[in-house]
Amino acid sequence: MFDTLLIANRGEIALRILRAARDLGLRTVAVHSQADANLRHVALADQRLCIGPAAAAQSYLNVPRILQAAELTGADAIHPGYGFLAESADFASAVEDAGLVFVGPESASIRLMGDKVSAKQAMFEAGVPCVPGSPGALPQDPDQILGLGEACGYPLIVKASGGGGGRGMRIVREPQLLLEAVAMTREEAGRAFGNPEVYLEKFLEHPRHIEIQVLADRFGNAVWLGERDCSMQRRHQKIIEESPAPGIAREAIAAIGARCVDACKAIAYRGVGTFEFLYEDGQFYFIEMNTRVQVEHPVTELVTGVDIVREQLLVALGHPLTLRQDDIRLRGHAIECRINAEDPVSFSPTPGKVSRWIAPAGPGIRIDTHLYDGYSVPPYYDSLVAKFLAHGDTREQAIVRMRGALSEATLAGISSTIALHQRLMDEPGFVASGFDIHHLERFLAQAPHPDREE
Ligand code: MV4
Repeated sequence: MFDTLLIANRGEIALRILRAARDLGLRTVAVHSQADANLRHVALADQRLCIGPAAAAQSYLNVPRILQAAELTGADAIHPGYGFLAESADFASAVEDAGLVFVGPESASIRLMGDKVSAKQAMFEAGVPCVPGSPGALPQDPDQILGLGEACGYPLIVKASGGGGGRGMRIVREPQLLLEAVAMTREEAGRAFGNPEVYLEKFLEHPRHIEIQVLADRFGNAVWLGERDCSMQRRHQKIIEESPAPGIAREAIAAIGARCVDACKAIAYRGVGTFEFLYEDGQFYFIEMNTRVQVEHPVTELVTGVDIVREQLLVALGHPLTLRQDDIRLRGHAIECRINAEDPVSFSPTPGKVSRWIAPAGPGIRIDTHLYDGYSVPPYYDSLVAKFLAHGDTREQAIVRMRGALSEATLAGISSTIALHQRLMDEPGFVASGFDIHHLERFLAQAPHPDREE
């Protein structure tokens, strides 16, 4: 189906994709911006092409340039990674129209899930439990909106259908404030997403963020690969992820996993995907589906032993899944700490030259990174520079191993969030597990820090 893969991304995920492609005997093409000629995967790829200036809009988001690069290099498939064009239905459809393979679901699935109202409707119809709220997008009539608010109950949250990942939301705690919030969210959503549609959901005050990893082929086979707990986040940026989710009954997770597999079959989903749930008081509530490989996929790779990016490529190549649900078991516990080139206190980006990098290693340790001695972290992109993963027989062992990895890492020349993770690995709330999505921001607000900027 294809033999040359163009990697339309950068950083650690581009390197991760290159390695999976190489293992399958595929030729690789790296496309990069003018700021990224020194990336590790650019050096390792079979072919490389500069596609534009540093600004992502002119390079990693430049669809005509990327398609042109595929044509020039003879690439017959494109892997979008995460971020950038990964969830652009228009890009996926342009790749399809150019006669190339998009390594991901059909553009129609991306479109369906990109619109949060249609996503929720499809998932509800497929039997996935959703947060109670308005049936579909809100009507124009103010009295009808107020009626839907009463039916939903307060507090509620107004969400933009074109939003997601924390963009375009407003919490409303009393009916008098609903119409104003709806008007403002519509206005912002129209400007930001070109779609003013909004919907209502009951606002859950203390949920955990639990997500289910799925993998589906084009023949109607689908499996779920366990869950990840991603509750440790700040401003909608995940900081730590782990699997399995501590303290949730396996039967409850298996039940929701089976619903996700049913839903994949119902919408003829193909490729890897993630169902995001809020979990509160023993119930799962679907909020969004991500139609891409995620930053935190290695957590699942460690506990399942499945190479997710390899499987993603195999499915895109037209192979049927060889994995069966009964073969998938979670072994031990895995934790990921995202290391960003940021000040560990103020979180402001700290690009610059890495004068010295010594990666941790040892039993149960995996480091996904594009760092090397002398590499310069550019200021133009996401500040993720490494993912530290620790796997152990138990959560306690994974934490001990993560503490060891964090302490042996040498990363000089730039500041990073390693120091924050060292504090978190000893933080009683983290060690106790089962914290909600607000835990980290609460911790950061009260942690004693004389030089805190915010
Ligand atoms: C919610 C919610 C509470 N109730 N929906 C934020 C990101 C987007 N994926 C959905 N988000 C939320 N939706 C209802 N009905 C709270 C959040 C939320 C959140 C969710 C997951 C992880 C971190 C979060 C941080 C703040 C708010």
